[in-house]
Amino acid sequence: MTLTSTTLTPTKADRFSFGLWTIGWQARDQFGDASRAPLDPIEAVHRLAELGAYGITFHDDDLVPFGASPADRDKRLAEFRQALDETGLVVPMVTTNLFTHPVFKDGGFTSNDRSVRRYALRKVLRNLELAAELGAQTFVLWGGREGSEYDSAKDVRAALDRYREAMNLLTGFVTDRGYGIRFALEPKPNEPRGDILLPTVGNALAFIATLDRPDLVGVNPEVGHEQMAGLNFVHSVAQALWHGKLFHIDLNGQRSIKFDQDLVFGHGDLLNAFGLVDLLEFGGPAGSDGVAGPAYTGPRHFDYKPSRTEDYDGVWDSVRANMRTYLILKERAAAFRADPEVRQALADARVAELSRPTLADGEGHAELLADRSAFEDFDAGQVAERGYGFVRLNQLALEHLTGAR
Ligand code: GLT
Ligand code: MN
Ligand code: MN
Repeated sequence: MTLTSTTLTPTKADRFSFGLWTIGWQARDQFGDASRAPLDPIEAVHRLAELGAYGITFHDDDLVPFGASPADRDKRLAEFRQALDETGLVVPMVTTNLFTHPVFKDGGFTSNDRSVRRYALRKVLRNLELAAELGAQTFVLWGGREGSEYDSAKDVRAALDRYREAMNLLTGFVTDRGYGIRFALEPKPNEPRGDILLPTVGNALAFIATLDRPDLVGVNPEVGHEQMAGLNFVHSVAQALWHGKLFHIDLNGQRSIKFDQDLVFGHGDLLNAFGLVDLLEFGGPAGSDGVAGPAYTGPRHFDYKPSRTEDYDGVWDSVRANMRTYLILKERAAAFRADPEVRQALADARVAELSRPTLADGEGHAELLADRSAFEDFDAGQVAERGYGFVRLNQLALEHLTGAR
């Protein structure tokens, strides 16, 4: 397969979506003022549609400023709906802001202050009604302020009780209302809190299993958030898929363990991004026959921040870059899968052999103990001599990725 401008032109079928807070980020940071003027949400809708996205997502407060009057809220929502109608853009996901206003400085669902927790729940219930009205299927919860700086100040077990109480209330609410909405918890290890609760995909999955309606709650992993913790994002996503919990995904780039960079997708660990697209689109190594379908069919959502150095031309360039990089990697992964040398290298590396159960049909510990070839006659020394050829396989991946093959 060759890279052509048609296959690299995003269409609605690619299911690319962007957060309003991403392109609308004015680049105010810890050390400096905004470097860009505010972006009108209506212009955002039109621009994203022109550039080939299919969806836009937002926090309650991105669209309607915190504390806006009911009349102002209605007006802004009506204009937004009209822009959606004009462009055909959809709202696949809505999220909530429980982190900007200082009332949430110790968290929303897990603030030590009970009145803040009750207020946070009411804010989310109101936002869920809006999400349902706009036809969103997923409601993301990023608990950026749910955490602590000091171990003396937060009873983590009580905080997890309150987190669970909140999730049980919310899942009960959407069930009673008959909304077809599922929740996706977004893990992050730290920033803005010193330590955030449910810091990784693994922590979130364990927590979800304790809920009243675990079927309604999954995860929204973000590339950079797992990588900030030094974790392999492909592994985290694969495990989320394995649990049937990949409800949504935040794509971006991160270069190693440091502050949350939110770079364009692929502008961080490119090989890991290649592995990710291969997994999402072709099922990863399991798709070694080249025919396995996508492992994930939901929105390909970009949650990045156009760098502070950019003006609005740079913002729209970065929107294009996210989608184009994804499509390039999709094509490169397809070419990798189709290459006969890769197929041979995959076979030599015994990648597919891992899908074969370790025990034979009906075999238990008695049969395994009776099998002398498994132990008494097993020549560990000889088997240990055999190499797996993983380096050659990975070099083939790199050569496809870089266009050398
Ligand atoms: C915030 C955060 C993101 C989350 C968003 C959803 S908001 O910008 O950095 O990772 O996905 O609340
Ligand atoms: Mn981030
Ligand atoms: Mn995110």
